[in-house]
Amino acid sequence: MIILCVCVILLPVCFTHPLAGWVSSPGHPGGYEPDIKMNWERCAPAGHTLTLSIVHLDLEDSHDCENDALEVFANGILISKLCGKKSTEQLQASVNPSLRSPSGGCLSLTFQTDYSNTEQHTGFRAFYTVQDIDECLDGDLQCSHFCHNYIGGYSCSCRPGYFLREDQHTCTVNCTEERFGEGVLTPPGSPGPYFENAQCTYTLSVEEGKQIILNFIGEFDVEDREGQCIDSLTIKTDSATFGPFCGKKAPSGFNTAARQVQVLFNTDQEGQNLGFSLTYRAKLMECPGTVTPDSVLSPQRTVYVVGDTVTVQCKTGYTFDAHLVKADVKHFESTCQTSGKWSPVYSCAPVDCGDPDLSKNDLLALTEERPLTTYTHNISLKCLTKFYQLSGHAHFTCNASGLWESHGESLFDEANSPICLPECGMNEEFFSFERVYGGERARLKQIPWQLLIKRPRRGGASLISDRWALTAAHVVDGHETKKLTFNGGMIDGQDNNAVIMETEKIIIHPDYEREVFGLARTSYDNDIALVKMSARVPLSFKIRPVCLPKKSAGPVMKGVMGTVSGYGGTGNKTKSQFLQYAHLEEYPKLSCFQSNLKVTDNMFCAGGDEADSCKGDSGGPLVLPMLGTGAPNKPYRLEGIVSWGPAQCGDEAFKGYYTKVQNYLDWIRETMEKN
Ligand SMILES: *[C@@H]1O[C@H](CO)[C@@H](O)[C@H](O)[C@H]1NC(C)=O
Ligand SMILES: *[C@@H]1O[C@H](CO)[C@@H](O)[C@H](O)[C@H]1NC(C)=O
Ligand SMILES: *[C@@H]1O[C@H](CO)[C@@H](O)[C@H](O)[C@H]1NC(C)=O
Ligand SMILES: *[C@@H]1O[C@H](CO)[C@@H](O)[C@H](O)[C@H]1NC(C)=O
Ligand SMILES: [Ca+2]
Ligand SMILES: [Ca+2]
Ligand SMILES: [Ca+2]
Repeated sequence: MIILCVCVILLPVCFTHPLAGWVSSPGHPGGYEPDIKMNWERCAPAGHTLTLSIVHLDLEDSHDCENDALEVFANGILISKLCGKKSTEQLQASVNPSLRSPSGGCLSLTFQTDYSNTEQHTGFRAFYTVQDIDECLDGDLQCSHFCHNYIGGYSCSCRPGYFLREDQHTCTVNCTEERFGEGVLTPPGSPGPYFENAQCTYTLSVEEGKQIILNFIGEFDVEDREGQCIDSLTIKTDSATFGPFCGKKAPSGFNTAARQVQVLFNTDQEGQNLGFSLTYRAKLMECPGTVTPDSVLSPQRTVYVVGDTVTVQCKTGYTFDAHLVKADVKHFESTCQTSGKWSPVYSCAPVDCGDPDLSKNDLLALTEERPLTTYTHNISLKCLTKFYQLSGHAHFTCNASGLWESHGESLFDEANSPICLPECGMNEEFFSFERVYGGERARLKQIPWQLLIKRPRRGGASLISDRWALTAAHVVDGHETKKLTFNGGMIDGQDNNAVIMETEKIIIHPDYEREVFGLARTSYDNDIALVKMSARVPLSFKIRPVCLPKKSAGPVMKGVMGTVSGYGGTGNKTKSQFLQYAHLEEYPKLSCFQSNLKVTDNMFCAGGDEADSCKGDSGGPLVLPMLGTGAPNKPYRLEGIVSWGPAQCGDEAFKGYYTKVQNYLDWIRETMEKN
């Protein structure tokens, strides 16, 4: 009675009309009238279909049934439009099978006639009926096990051991289970093929301080296809997931390092696979072999179990956090907890050497802008400009003490710190065709070590580092305590862009015979002086040092030509505005100019065909190799310092004496080191 009432309220059509009956055109079987418009509709209850069976059809025939027509709609959609005359057999074969409503849907008819009937037509007559739908015949319906049709609906049911899921179609198994302790786990259906549509979650747990150990025994057979799991077995702990496993090969057993694990077993809707047997046992909890990365444990064991205590030390090159280091902690003790975790745990970080402090040496720089500076990382150093070359180690590695180290030496060890030394003996070569009497005019950058001193006595000098120059003692004799000015980086003595250097110290060779007023000198032996500038000379292509020579036996120039340069006079003039040079060769001292002055082994004689050095050239350089023939592996070196000669330059076949620089290498080195 209640069902009826609900039905009456919701579906007024369902019982206001009988479940079967006839419908026909007005006046049937007599002829129908013109200008008729008839509508008819019936609906099926849920789970039912309404079918219509036309048993008689005789309407006026017209193209596209535009005059008189019977139209059939299913849920409002036109499914058939009829006119003309058809036999019952024709109707049964080609029209009636399609006249059915969807489940629970409606069929409606409209019958319309136009204004005229050329002859008498009897109209139509049809039988309608409401029928149950056999849903079990419908292939799309998925009752996973059994389907039961009944009038107005259907239902699914399952084989024993399964239950119907909430979707009322799928059969599944209840395999969610919690187990404590030890045992064997097999999937539902075991022995024999496991159930389909299973989503099992087995929660296994053991007592505190223990872990679960899993082992597969017997046959393992979980459906897969080409290595892809169709059904799957997955084992999860708080921190790890093992699997999914499938196929025919049992996974090897393992310690889960967990007190509780979940075994998830999911199957699809088909297959005949045998499953697995999984034993679970309890074992004392173990802790990992590492307490914290980059540390070492003592004692060393293959296995650590609950209650074990170890001493943890950062491995070489690593230290604890700053606050532990500050507290001078070198190691700590950690204990394996029942959770299988170590406690306490402090992390180790690599030692950081930091950016090296190069501020004390402004010529040094890192080759990489932002190098990594932690343990084992490397840095390399270079000199800021090409006029310097790095001397000492260039590559350093951050060592375990946090120091930049190279071949056992620290970057900032006093004696080993790399330094930038000016590159010596390099110039820009030119070929000059501008001949000047007794010499040739130099080009800028060609003799970049050449310096000029104008006062109190005109003379030359040679830059030998970025701080020091060499000249003849007699050029600066008597003026050592003064601040003298040297000019360089030019070829024109009046060049306003010259590099001006002021002296800080002038050191005359101690064995040089000083000028004493009124006394005739006996020799120019040891005519050499070192000049220290008050500031570093800014090296450039215009101003660069010359190399010092090497000690050698025999003649200084070894039979080859060298080059002397200076702003001294040519011919009868005592000075030249422009820097000039000339090529010379060495002569035996006996063939050289002779006077009362003693000739010693600290000097050598050199001269040219029509060239010579002259007064204003004193102190200037005689270099080897000959200008124009230097090379990176054959840099120019200062073999001689213009010293003394005949009063009239160019006399005595243009020969003069030069201080033999190679006799003073120790004095130069020691003096420069000490000052
Ligand atoms: C499955 O079994 C568990 C425990 O046996 C029970 O709590 C749960 O209600 C069952 N679920 C269904 C859908 O039967
Ligand atoms: C540092 O240099 C050494 C030797 O050249 C090399 O073996 C090492 O791998 C380098 N370290 C790094 C972090 O690149
Ligand atoms: C790191 O380098 C310094 C300087 O060479 C050295 O004294 C120290 O022993 C080195 N430390 C280690 C751990 O090798
Ligand atoms: C240099 O002077 C002398 C005499 O004073 C003279 O004979 C000679 O011609 C001059 N030489 C030059 C190149 O001017
Ligand atoms: Ca008509
Ligand atoms: Ca049914
Ligand atoms: Ca399956």
